[in-house]
Amino acid sequence: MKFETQAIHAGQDPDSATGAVMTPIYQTSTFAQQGVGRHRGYEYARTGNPTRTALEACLAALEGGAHGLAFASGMAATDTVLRLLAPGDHVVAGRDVYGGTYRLFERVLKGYGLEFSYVDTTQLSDVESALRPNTRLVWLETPSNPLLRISDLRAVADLVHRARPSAWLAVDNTFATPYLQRPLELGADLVIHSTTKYLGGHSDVVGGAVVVRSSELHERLAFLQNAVGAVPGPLDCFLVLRGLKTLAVRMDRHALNAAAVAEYLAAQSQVERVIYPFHASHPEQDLARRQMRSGGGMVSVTLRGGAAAAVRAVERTRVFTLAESLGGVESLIEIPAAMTHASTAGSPIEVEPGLIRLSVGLENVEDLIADLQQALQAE
Ligand code: P1T
Repeated sequence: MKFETQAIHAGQDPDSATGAVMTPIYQTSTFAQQGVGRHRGYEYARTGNPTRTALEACLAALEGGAHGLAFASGMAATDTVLRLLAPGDHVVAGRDVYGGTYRLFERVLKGYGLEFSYVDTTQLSDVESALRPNTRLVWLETPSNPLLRISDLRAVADLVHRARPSAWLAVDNTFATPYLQRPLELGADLVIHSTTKYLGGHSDVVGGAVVVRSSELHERLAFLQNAVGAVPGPLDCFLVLRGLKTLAVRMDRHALNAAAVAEYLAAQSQVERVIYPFHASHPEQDLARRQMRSGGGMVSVTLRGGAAAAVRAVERTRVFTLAESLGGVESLIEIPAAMTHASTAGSPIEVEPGLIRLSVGLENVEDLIADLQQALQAE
């Protein structure tokens, strides 16, 4: 079945007990057993819950994987993946990743004996020269947060698997979503999501996910998911499932609006640089067009007036809300260096202070452009 059909139906057959068409929110912590160790597939809700099972099956189908695992947040998903490694193992990570990912790697996991190198994953030779004999994981985002750089997934997967057969390629697919890009089909071993973003789609839930093809990886991750316990509750699973049903139509409109906003911004005298994966000025535009169905809903921009002008502009918008996060139906605007990526300040992967990031929502695009126009006018 095709993507839109799977989004609405995969893992979501009518409830076997009642016929409920929408997956019930199984708000229970435990499940009655018919005899000791005899049960209907569920024992305790950290280990498994039917609402979560439905979400995990749907995520696996949409990513073209065999197994999905849902987590309490994107960071919980990331942390659980990193627990596949052991002290002394080395990770090559993109130098343009979510600030919280960098913080987890540098300020938490390094203390447990993992080693991290940060490289420009758009450059294959940089990835290659960063590999060490103990490299077990390559971790990247494409499009990256917040610079929207595009890495060649098939080329990186081939390189990693050829050079380090025991290493995995993990791709954080939060910005693209499986509707735009399917990393597992291009050779990645693990796909990670913050479902807080486009998958949930309505800024009303925090969640995370991992999808894999390999049953062995799934077994190890499911063990960790239960042993560590960073699982989402059933209501949160329900909200993400509901979001998934409209993912395709939302992403199409996000992309239309974002492309129009990028075109508008590129034509303004106050604007120094617009970053949008399908924009003619993007350095990896050709690759983006091969690898992604559309340019997505995120746009980044710098102004000629620098950081001060950027702060003034984001404080003047009225339709775009000044807030962290992205991927909801409403448009958001922020300064990564001071907000979502503040934890990279002073580090080699610091974000420039004047960069503005827009999550272009589903409002009427003329209203969005008029809002940006009035916010830029005084510059
Ligand atoms: O916030 P959480 O659900 O824990 O997900 C973390 C995360 C992981 N990966 C990417 C690419 C992300 O963008 C995020 C969260 N990002 C933001 C909150 C943000 O505004 O960029």
